[in-house]
Amino acid sequence: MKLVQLAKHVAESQRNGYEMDKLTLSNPELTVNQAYEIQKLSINETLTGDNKFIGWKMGLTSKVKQQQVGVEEAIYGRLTSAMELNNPYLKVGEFIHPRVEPEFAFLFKGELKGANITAKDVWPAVECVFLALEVIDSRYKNFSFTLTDVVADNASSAKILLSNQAFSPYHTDWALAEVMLFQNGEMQKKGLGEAVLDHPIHSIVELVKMISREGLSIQAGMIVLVGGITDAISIQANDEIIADYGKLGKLTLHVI
Ligand code: OOG
Ligand code: MG
Repeated sequence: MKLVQLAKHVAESQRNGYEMDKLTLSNPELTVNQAYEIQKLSINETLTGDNKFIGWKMGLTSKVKQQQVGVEEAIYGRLTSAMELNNPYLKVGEFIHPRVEPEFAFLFKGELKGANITAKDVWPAVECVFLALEVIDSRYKNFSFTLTDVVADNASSAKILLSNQAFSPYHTDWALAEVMLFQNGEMQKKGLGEAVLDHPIHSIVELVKMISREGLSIQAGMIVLVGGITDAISIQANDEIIADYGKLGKLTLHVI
């Protein structure tokens, strides 16, 4: 089994929106660590021209998300500039079976690294917080995978929409911030920030611990998605998706 070849296969599915079989079907011995290597190699392959590495995402940090996909462990993925939506329109035809979930995104002004960091180390490194909608699109058939598979497929990452408004980290209780997710005027999901590891800040701590094992860090200027606050909903053409964060405001995504 060649990790480089598997990474090329994953990168091609991601680039073209092709469905693929689970890597673990033909490679049952694949480990989670090897899956992270495949993730790194496949994303590195896309870092050409304008496409830059812009940060990290945490996934499966809430019970509802873990239950939805049947994987009970937090994972991380890599974000690149090509994933950023510069306007609130999503061309659904580019995806296999896209889903959307409400999140928070933290932007960093300082580096964070090391296995021993705690929340008190994280706050001074945060520049601001954005409201975020994440579009995920597993490249696996039926959106079905094991922990190893989803790690190799970059935690199903597809697109990110950030709020125009940036928030101070200090004036909001991010654990009690509520979001309601509407699809065509109907509320589908609702949740509190505390769904994410009791407090979204713990997701950042967990990320730093996980990537520090690989000698990696959150660097100044990077963004981090903390993980879905609710489970994700499937989206179709002509949907209007609104994530309503109460007094923090709303994020709208038009699916075209
Ligand atoms: C895995 C990606 C999870 C999150 O926020 O939990 C994720 C998946 O659900 O396909 O992005
Ligand atoms: Mg997510």
